[in-house]
Amino acid sequence: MAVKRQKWSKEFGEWFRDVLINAGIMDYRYPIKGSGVWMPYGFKIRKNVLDILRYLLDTAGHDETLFPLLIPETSLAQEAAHVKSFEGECFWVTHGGYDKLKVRYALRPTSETVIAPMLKMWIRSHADLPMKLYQIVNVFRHETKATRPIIRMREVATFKEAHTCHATSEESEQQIQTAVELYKMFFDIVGVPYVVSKRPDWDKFAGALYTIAFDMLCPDGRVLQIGTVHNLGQNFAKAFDITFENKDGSQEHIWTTSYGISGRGIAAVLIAHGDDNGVVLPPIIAPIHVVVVPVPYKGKEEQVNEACKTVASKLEDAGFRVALDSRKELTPGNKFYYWELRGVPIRIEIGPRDLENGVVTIVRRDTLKKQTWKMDDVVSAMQTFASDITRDLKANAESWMKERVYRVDSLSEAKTLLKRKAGIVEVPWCGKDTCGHSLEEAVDARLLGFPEDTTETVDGECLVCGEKATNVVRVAQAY
Ligand code: 5CA
Ligand code: ZN
Repeated sequence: MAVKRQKWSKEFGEWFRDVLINAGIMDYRYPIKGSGVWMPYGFKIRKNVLDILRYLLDTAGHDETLFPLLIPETSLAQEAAHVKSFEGECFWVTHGGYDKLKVRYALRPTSETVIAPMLKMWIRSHADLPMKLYQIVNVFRHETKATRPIIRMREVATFKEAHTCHATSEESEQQIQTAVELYKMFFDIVGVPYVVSKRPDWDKFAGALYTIAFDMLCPDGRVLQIGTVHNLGQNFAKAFDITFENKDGSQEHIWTTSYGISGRGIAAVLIAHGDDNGVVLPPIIAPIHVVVVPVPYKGKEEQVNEACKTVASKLEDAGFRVALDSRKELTPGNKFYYWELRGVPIRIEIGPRDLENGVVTIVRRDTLKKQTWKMDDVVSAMQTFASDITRDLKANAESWMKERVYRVDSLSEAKTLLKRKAGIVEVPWCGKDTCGHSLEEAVDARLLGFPEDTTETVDGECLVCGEKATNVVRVAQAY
């Protein structure tokens, strides 16, 4: 396995902002706070990430759709808990030209209340269920916390939201499990480690019965919520009176779920694998898999360039996404720096000496190690390197996170760890909300919730009330 690299020497937030703009991913200088521009290279990364999500959802029986951006206030207000939570975060459209609107419109902060009125018209009988829809759109939230590029936007320019409808509670429960599995697959494919926690009741999505969340650990020791799955029960169905005719002829309200991954799903990949030299992209999402850089020498320019062209087209024919960097105005060193910053997984250098020996020099972006390889075998080398990089990126990120998940059974230990942002801390907990609240205050950190997917029995006593623990609960500093 590759040697574990030092993560960051810069402050993480600063690293992230800098790398986004320097690598041509997102320009955050648009004159509206919380809005940014997905630049050409970033857009290609974004597309590759979204293709994975689309593939997973499509194969699991979801249909992609596109619903309107504007929500009449009357719709938004229909589910009480939902409107209470979101109305203060909405951007409002109040005028059409010079005319004041009779009913103002919200720019969607999310789309339950956009979709619900349509479901009411579309769903008639059990034969129409289940219905699984998704869309990839921008949503708007007037965030009051500090905005950050991609991570906390006011115009969330990448928001994948799925909405499903079911005939029974059991079926919607089952869908929650499926959604969690799909998201696990997604983060596994891009090599991002996570913990999955059932959020405490006070931190669930507004209008949901409960929320299951994916959190990742950032290099500064703070967690970032990178995806959520909500069981909405019949709350929205009742608020919008969405019913279907059951097999026995009776009318019943449908059961719904929703789950979302935003641009944070892309940020997560950049954060999990990046280093001081820039981003490091897993081949599956890299717009360019391999860059070929000529390292010419006086009198040998022609031959070196020709060899580079040959290698590049051979790789292209084999299906790799290839860049041949024959820019005259840059030194090879400048080019190395340029492509490292952009996270291209593999670099191939060819100089006069390589030519003489019939080899190429291959450099892995994740380890920056150089190896020589027979020029004739360059295609199979690429295949090996690409799968090694994919495997090592994931394994390194995982071991890095695992070392930072602590299981402790005293409040003072938890406090000390959290104070120095050591990572995610798990402590025994009795399961009572009140103890969860007190714990948050006592350690001055965020309660992520408890792991729902373990059958492990927990020894010990709740750190707050001293009663027998039923589970562990996770706490961390959070974004
Ligand atoms: N309708 C549901 C399911 S899509 C919903 O809106 N859920 S959510 O509020 O939890 O948002 C889904 C995900 O979007 C969150 O898990 C979080 O990772 C991400 N997200 C939330 N707010 C922002 C924001 N301001 N900028 C970027 N991502 C965000
Ligand atoms: Zn307790």
